[in-house]
Amino acid sequence: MTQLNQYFPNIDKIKYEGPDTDNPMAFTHYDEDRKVAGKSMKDHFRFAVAYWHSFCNDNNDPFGVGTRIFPWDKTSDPLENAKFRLEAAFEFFTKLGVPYYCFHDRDLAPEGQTIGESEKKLAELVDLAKQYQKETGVKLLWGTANLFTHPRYMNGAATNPDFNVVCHAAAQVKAALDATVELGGENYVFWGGREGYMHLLNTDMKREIDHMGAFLRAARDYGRKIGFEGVYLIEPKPMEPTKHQYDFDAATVIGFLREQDLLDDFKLNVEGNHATLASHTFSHDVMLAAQNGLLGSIDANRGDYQNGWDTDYFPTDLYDAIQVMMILLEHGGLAPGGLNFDAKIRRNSTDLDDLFHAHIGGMDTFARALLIADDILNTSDYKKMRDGRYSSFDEGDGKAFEDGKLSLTDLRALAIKQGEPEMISGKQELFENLVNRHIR
Ligand code: XUL
Ligand code: CO
Repeated sequence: MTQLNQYFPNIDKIKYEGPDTDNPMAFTHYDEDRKVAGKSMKDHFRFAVAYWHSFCNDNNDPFGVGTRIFPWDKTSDPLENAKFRLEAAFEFFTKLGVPYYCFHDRDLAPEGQTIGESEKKLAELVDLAKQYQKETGVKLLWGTANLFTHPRYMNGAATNPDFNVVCHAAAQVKAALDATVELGGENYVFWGGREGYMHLLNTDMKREIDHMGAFLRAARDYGRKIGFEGVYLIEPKPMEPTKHQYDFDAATVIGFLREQDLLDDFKLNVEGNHATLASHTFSHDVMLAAQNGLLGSIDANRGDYQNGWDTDYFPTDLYDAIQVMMILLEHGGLAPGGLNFDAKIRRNSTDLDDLFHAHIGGMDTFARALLIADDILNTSDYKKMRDGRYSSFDEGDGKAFEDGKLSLTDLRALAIKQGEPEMISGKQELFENLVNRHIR
């Protein structure tokens, strides 16, 4: 095996040193073997690095060219550079100590002139990735296809009004599924990159959404045929790049899966910044998926309160993370999903070690949040307080209502009998204080 020490030579394996350490290249809270609520931290999170943000995105923006200089771009041949990039990525994964990574087909290998050529390039990189996975033990959390960068997808992929484009998208998904299965990927993601519309006037929305359903059923069937036993995931997002995306939020996607008969094979990949773009909180969409038994995986990142786009900041908001971890602890966790850092370092974070600082921060935030969430659930009255608000449904007429045994006239009669309800406080400030008191 090549010595994985070329691209970040001054950085050793990141270790856990505890909350009092002054070493920024150490974990303060993420101690992978530490058991919390009966499971190691490693198994709670199943952390993954997003290949695209960390190794492909040079941080260009609409106003300027990229600012990151990649030492793995050693030649003028994109395919050769893709191999160096893979080596750099596995050096990073192992030094950081994450068990998983995630990719789009085009992150791994460049597109060719024809479908056959693209498939060949991808297969070459998949062979190499398989070797690195075997040597390092790092695994693939999920694979996906990039159906949004190439100009042919400007009007959508599966929902494109031109059938020929739908066929090209299918060819790409087929190859991405082949790659995911070959690499033992535990999930496969569909993020509807340009599946939506820019204007309703030129759009047959019903037809496009039905095409998306048909496309996903075909992809599901192909994956199962080649032996994919993992979970298919849809990643909701309300807008960007299209004005309106069909996979708007968790609630919309759940309705779509039910309507399109996809509930047996699909779950959700909930992303923090996508939930906030839909005017929800991160925890709202995580909860909605979890309480429907459809929480598959998480793309952990965050937005910015001062603007309304997908900033993909690394998740360093402890309050957000605590609420997400409370939900995961109460709903049985993520596996076979995981927590993928779909986040990018800022345009002016130009040192190679910034990638380490960003991931260390995200991992420590969630590890700390797990400890606090576990403490809240085990040592406080939180659950009693929350459940107590609903105690009038635990027995008697309230229970009969929950069981569907009371008619509207029965309820009217009960209202008259019981008289005007007392004021019962929702105690919001007390709940908020409770969380703060456990941050210690
Ligand atoms: C885009 C986004 C994607 C998906 C994978 O907003 O989140 O990176 O996670 O296609
Ligand atoms: Co994402």
